[in-house]
Amino acid sequence: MRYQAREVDIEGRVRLVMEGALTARDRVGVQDFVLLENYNSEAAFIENLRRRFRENLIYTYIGSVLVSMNPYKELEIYSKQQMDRYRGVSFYEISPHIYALSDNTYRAMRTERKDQCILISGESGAGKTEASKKILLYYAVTCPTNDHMAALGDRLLQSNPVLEAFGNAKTLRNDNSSRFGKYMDVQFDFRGAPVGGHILNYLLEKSRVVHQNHGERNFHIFYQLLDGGEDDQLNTLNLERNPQNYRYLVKGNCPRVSSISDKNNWKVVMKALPVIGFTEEEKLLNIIASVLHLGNTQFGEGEEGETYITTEISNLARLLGVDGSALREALTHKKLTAKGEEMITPLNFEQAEAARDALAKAVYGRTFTWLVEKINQSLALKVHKGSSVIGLLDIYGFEVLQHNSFEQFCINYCNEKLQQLFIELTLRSEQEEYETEGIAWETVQYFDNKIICDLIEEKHKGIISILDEECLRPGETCDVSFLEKLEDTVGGHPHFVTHKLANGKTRRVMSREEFRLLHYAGEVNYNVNGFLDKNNDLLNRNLKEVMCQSDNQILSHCFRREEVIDQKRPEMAATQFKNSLMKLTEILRSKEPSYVRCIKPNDAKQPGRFDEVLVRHQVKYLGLMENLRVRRAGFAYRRRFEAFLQRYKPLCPETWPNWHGRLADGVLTLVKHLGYKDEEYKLGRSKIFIRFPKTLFNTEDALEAKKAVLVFIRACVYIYIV
Ligand code: AOV
Ligand code: MG
Repeated sequence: MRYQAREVDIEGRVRLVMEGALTARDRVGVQDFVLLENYNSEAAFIENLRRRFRENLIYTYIGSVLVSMNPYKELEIYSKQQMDRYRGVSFYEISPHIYALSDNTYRAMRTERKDQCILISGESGAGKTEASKKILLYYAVTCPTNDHMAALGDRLLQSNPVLEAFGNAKTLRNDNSSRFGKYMDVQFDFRGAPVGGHILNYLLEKSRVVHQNHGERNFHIFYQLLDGGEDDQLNTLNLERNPQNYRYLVKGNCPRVSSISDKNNWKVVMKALPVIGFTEEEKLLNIIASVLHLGNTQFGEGEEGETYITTEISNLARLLGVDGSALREALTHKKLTAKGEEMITPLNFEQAEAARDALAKAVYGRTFTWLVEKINQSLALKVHKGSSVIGLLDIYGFEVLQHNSFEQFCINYCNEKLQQLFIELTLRSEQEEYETEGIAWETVQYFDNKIICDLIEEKHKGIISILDEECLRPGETCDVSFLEKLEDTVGGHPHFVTHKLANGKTRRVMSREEFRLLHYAGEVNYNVNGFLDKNNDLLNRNLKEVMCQSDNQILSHCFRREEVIDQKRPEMAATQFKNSLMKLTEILRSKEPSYVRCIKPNDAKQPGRFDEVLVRHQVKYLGLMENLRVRRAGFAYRRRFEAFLQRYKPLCPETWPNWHGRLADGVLTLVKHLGYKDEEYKLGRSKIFIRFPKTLFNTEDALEAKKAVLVFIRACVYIYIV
């Protein structure tokens, strides 16, 4: 039943918002910030979030942007019935929900035949991955399907636990933190049924394989195997159950996490593997176990400074599928080619440890990439005539830790890029559109973070270029020389700070190994220790040689012989990442974007706690106030004249069935007939701009009613004929 819904605004005033099937619970606060009376006030914004959060209303709109608060508890709002409520229903007709955004995106893809993408952002632990899973589930459950497609939907869903097991880990911010970036295209055929998918993965945080900060863990899969594996499986792999026995698992001193059942998750992963067409289970288990055994491989130092392995290696070699003595040699020696001649030199103790860790990271990292390829094969994006895609971006959120390193630098750079895209596509483009359409408009000020992106990525002058140069420069280079180079080159930049002050004095609060970036989301100090090594990401050539002879087919696929023969240096890690981000932004730009902006209510991962300072900070750096001001000052909807006319022409006798004059005149005739008031709309050069959602909502209702009448008439005619 329809009724007129009222919402209480934050000053306690009751007002009519719209018609629709709203429940009483939805009448707390406003469900679209655009409706806030005091839309310039950050306090009013936060109060509205708080009121809704208190009532478990975690979703609120800013126009078409969905703001999502992490409830840190299971809410009963994701059932099949809920999905049905949102199917085919107009965005503003029903309370805000991730399903409404999913459905709206899906319908836009179908009606406008344009590829879409959903960009999910927010800091670590804000709920991005959960949101992306809910969107995927919505499509898998609600889209038309047959047996083949149901299997595909299943594969799309089942790829998640596998990727999370290998790519997620417990961090201080999030018990299930994504340590890789993920962009997934879901392909739909002309009937709107999912027919394929493709995943792009971004920079896995490989350093976690060998080191974890206090209170953090390695990737979930290791703990899952130890806790959930069968006894005989573990025996074959020569593993013991206790994670504390493995050096790669003890660094964070956190073998268990109360919110995670490693045993159950292991079962889920084992069940998912065959669904995604995976038959190499044994080989994969060997690899996971080999990484743990690598971690326990120890070295000793001989009297003449030579290094040797003190632990048993045959088991490790067996699991890696390589020759034991070749592995032993490769872990303690290095092969160099100088003037066309090959030389083998022994490694010292530290170098041997570094070589071992580099091998562990390479084995794990490449296996992860292989896994993504494997999943992609099973999702097999096909050439389908008339197909379109919806892309889903779930990437690691902005991170500020006590100790920030190369990984945080890359993660935060990535967030900086996404913010830039958001600015470009929502704020700047919105303003530009009003200008090009000739609509009177008051410009809204916002912070454009391009200056920070340039600082990081600019050719020759940016931090990444300087880092690469320092990695390639012959002679003695080290992390500190990189920092010095940074000071020389970007020292005067307004978003870059080190311990050196402009007057030659030193800033006491900063260490000499740090630089600080003033990111759009806040200040972060990065410690340069390890930057060069991580950017170089080198694996000794003789280790590569051993690995490419592995009789484990996953590993021989991951370590190619060509790589050993080809002496060309591959791109460095940060540059590779930069280039992949450039490609990603191109992909996203080519699609119609929708946004989910996730907010974390507290740092304690607890339900019901609303930490105002934390929330305010996120509202600020997500640019939500600017977003609201632009939205509010502008128009809720815009549509090209032809699209608008095409859709609503049945509502007016003069435009139905066809309008033969100028498009703008047709639209004007139509809206006059519909009784639009002057303040409700404006006509631009090629588009109509509608100020309030309610106006369009009423028009949609009228169209529905008209269609219902037509269906009724058709049915009567049919009955009459029959
Ligand atoms: P993130 O993806 O944004 O962080 P997640 O999506 O992993 O964050 O969410 C973190 C945790 O918050 C989840 O494991 C859930 O316990 C809880 N949570 C989030 N959204 C919901 C929801 N809608 N309902 C119930 N619980 C939720 V990171 O990947 O660390 O940047 O790197
Ligand atoms: Mg995540």
